[in-house]
Amino acid sequence: MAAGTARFSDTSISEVTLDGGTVDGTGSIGRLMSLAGGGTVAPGTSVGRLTCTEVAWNVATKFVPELLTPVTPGKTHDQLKVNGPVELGGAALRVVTLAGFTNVTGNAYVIIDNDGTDAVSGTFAGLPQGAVVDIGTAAFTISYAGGTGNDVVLTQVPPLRVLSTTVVRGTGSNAGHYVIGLAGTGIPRATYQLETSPDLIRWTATQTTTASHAGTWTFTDTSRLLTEPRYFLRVGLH
Ligand SMILES: [Ca+2]
Repeated sequence: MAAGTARFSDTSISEVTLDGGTVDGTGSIGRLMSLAGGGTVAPGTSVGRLTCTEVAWNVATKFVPELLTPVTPGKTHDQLKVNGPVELGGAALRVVTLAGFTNVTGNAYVIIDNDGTDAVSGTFAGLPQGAVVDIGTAAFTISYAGGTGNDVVLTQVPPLRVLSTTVVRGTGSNAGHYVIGLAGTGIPRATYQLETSPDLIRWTATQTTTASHAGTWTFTDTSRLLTEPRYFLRVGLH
């Protein structure tokens, strides 16, 4: 299929070849493979479970799992069930949290239920084993060896939050500068990075810190001159 949406419900098709279109629905299909044009795989009509016998994707393919709480595969979150090999091929993962999603650290979403014991081949783009998927409203770590040992699982971790900022005029060695304090929470023991910018375009990484076991972190920035009219800071995973 080169364009449009193919929706599968209670149908059995031997193979779906993606070349620019979208596959969704809750049915059962055969091999789900991508050509150069790729395409989008979005189980359910909104939330649901799509079943296939093989996944063979590439970098032009997008997988779009929608998530809600509580965690019930195929009912409150999308799942692709694969009764055969899974080759992700560097496909893009685009996680969507639906209205009503709540942040519960430790909640685990089996987004690809891989049958048997054969390992998943490849990864999603930019997401090696254990990487953090941060979508702003929520953060997850990804495992390709989760669930029964060979499933693709997103486990919720605390999202990054800036809880307080303070700005005072420096004294002593900081005279002529502002002393800016930032404090917040995130993933326990994760390394966070502070970046500063005069214009929201050029960003400079200035320091890193490791969050505590409780996930708290702080930064103190003394770079801003009292004469600088504008100054921006941002914090992200290192
Ligand atoms: Ca869906």
